[in-house]
Amino acid sequence: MKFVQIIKHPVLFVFLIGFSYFLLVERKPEVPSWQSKKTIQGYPRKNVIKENKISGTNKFKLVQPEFNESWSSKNIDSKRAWRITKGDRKIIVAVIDTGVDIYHPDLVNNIWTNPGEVGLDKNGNSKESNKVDDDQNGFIDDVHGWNFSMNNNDLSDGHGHWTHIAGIIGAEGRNNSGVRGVSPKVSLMVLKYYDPKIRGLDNLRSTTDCIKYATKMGANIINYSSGGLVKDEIEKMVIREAGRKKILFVAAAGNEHSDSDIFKYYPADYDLPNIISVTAIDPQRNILKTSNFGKHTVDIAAPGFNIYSTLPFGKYGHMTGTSQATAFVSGVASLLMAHRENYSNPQRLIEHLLNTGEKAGQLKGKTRRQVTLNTYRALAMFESGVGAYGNTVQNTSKLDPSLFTLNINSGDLRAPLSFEFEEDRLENLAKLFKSFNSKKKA
Ligand SMILES: [Ca+2]
Ligand SMILES: [Ca+2]
Repeated sequence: MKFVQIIKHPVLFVFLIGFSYFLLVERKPEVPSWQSKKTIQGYPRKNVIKENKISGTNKFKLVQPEFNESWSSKNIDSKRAWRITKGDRKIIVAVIDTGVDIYHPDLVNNIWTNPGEVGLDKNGNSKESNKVDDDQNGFIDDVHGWNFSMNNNDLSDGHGHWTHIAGIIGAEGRNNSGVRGVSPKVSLMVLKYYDPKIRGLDNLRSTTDCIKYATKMGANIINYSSGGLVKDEIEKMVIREAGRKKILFVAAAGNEHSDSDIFKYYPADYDLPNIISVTAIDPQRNILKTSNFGKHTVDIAAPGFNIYSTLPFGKYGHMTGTSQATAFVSGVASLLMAHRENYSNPQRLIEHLLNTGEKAGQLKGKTRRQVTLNTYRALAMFESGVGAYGNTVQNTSKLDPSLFTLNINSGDLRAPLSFEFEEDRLENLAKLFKSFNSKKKA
């Protein structure tokens, strides 16, 4: 059938227009490129020492697992930043995405809980599951957030995207395995706007509902690692409203490989003072080929290449894109809000992140200030940009044992064994070494 015949045919014509509109307005999470199919199974929670499997001369080596694969932590200078602060659970980051594995060992303690939906009701039933809207916010049993794609409290991640983003922002990294997020202490509010299994869902409307919920429930930051080419006045209005409540809106610049100054990408490019638009860089600080850029529209660049983070079912893996970069900015903003009360103003916070970013010539003509995110500088530098923190760190001689995992390199084993310790003191670790060595000699 020729095109002329199609547009003369009323049913086909309506279908064609409708389908084109659907393609345009369809909101989906930034499509991640899976750099590696390899995912690493989560370590067991309990410490297990399988001594009988070890033979030969063993050398003990303390390694920091979260740094093993994390070029991004080095790039934004996280290690030094954590000496200043590791964040605070009073800071709420609403992550609007695909749901989450709320039981992931690295995330479970940092998932936000709605104080109005916990404890017992007047009949002695748990408010979490009594099928009553105890805090009268319009949502029944919204303990950790809400699923706006299904309109219920099922927050499971059928996609993997949210769990990955959440880990970058706030994986706890205290169980000597897995990953540590930018802000190891934070409260992550789970707002699900997208489910790949539900077709024809109005993702844009779900998005605006998520933003309204985050605003109502007192989030400090909204992380939106998604977007589209269609402008939406309602969406703009609700983000402006969030700004009035001093909520910082961190948005992905998008993975369209285009100049956002010409081809606007929303919500990143709404002209609102509480939005920061984030593009992605590789370890050489070059903007990724797939990422959007814009001299006037894109604010800052952050790591987005082959980022290692949490995945559903207690797993870990790599993803690439401006979604990941966005999460790094949300993490640093969360640390900054936790550390200094005067950064509760989003405009001021954005300005500070840009002022304390690291200059990168590669970004010339591609972002507003040609800077990449730097968490240590953001925390350590005052607004003048010169005064840095002195020796605020105490007990530097003592290692933080929660950072470490123990690898035993054995000649008889193809891969080093990883041990996990529940003990949180170095003395206990030393005792374990000692007992292991004495048993080995015997
Ligand atoms: Ca409720
Ligand atoms: Ca309830």
